[in-house]
Amino acid sequence: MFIDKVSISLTAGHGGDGCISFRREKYVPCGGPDGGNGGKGGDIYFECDMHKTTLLDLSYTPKFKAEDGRKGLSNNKFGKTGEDLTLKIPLGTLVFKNGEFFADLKTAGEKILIVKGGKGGRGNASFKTRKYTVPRISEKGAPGEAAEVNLELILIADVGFVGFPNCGKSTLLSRISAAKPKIADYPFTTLTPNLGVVDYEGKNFVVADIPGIIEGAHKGKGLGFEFLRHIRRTSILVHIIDASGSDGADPYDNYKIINNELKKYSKYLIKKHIIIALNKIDLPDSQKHIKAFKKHLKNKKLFELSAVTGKGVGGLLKETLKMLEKPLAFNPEEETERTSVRKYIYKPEFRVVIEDGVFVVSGDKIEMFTHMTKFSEDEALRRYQNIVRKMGLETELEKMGAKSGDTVRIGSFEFIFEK
Ligand SMILES: Nc1nc2c(ncn2[C@@H]2O[C@H](COP(=O)(O)OP(=O)(O)OP(=O)(O)O)[C@@H](O)[C@H]2O)c(=O)[nH]1
Ligand SMILES: [Mg+2]
Repeated sequence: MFIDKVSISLTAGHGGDGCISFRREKYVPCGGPDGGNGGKGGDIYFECDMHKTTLLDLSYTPKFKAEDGRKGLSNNKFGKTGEDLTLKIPLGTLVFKNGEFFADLKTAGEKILIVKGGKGGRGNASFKTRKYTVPRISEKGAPGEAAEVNLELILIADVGFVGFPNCGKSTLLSRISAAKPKIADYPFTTLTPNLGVVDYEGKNFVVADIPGIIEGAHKGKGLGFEFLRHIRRTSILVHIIDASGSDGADPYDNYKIINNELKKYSKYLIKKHIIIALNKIDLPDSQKHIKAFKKHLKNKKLFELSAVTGKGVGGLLKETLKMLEKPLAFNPEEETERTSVRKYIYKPEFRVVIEDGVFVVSGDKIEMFTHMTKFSEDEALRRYQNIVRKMGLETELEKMGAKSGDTVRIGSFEFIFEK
């Protein structure tokens, strides 16, 4: 099944806690601190895999979590690092992290870090200094980063086939590549895009065959609109027309309708190299229609072919190769590239607001520090108070009117304020 949009939530691994321990050895009366650090939590990465063509498998699992880091141990043993998680995604996937454009993965093997595992907490051995030889303090591990991620696949192909339903797009794709799309004598046989690799005269290119387009597609009619975005990255469009008029309409009218839809969908589509292919020339009525068609488009190169008999197909492929060499006047990626401008936002170390009589303190640094402190350890508590005081929290709370006995909340922790 072809799935080109998914939303998933990712949580990196939590860091392991640090350990408090002192060496115990025979004949050594008072060993030094030897509590190891906790291990870092696992990261989550996306990796571009050229064998993947859909986001289907990711759609089965809405939540992913990387492994947590393990606790540090005595004897200076560091906790084990949590294992990273690498999710494979198809080429051409746009990644949006927490609603913002994050990356466009287009190269096989390309791997990017999406959410980072939490740091391991320090064990007491790390707190030892020349003056401070018996530290009874350690930290908890930091939480792993979490994010809501939206993935949007835009197929990477050199050539896109467009045209009315039933004009023969899939038949042509099956003739020129190893792809085996469904073909049938009714409209909307193709429900999701098919990709095929064409190998012609020693050169390769990728073709995307999308569902048929009908009038109003740009407004969401039929299936065309959903899939028109899959031809945004191509540099060539082959506009296929059923020249036999088997659907009862005039082929030239059909040609105009499709052109109009392409134009309305995006101003970029019609700036691509467009090759016009008149298909089904093996059918009796086609010659009459082609004659009329040529009158309308006197100066355009037209390719007449039959996807069924193969007549004229070579000429179309030759032209396609020629066009592939020709650079476009614009970058087809222009439209898909979504560079977000990073604005510098001044962030104070913390912020205090009063909510229902509670002094609520927020700020990345202070929340993380609070989370990593083991308040059950006296020394950790003293260190916490010292650092928070230096950050100016006490002064700020007093300024805002906090009195002894008031509640202060930092992250998920609550304290009673005392002057
Ligand atoms: N006689 C003749 N029939 C053709 C030719 N090309 C395609 N057909 C027939 O036209 C019908 C539709 O072909 P498809 O390849 O499924 O058309 P499509 O454009 O992919 O159609 P959708 O997927 O519905 O958009 C089938 O019955 C094909 O056998 C051709 O060159 N000559
Ligand atoms: Mg088809």
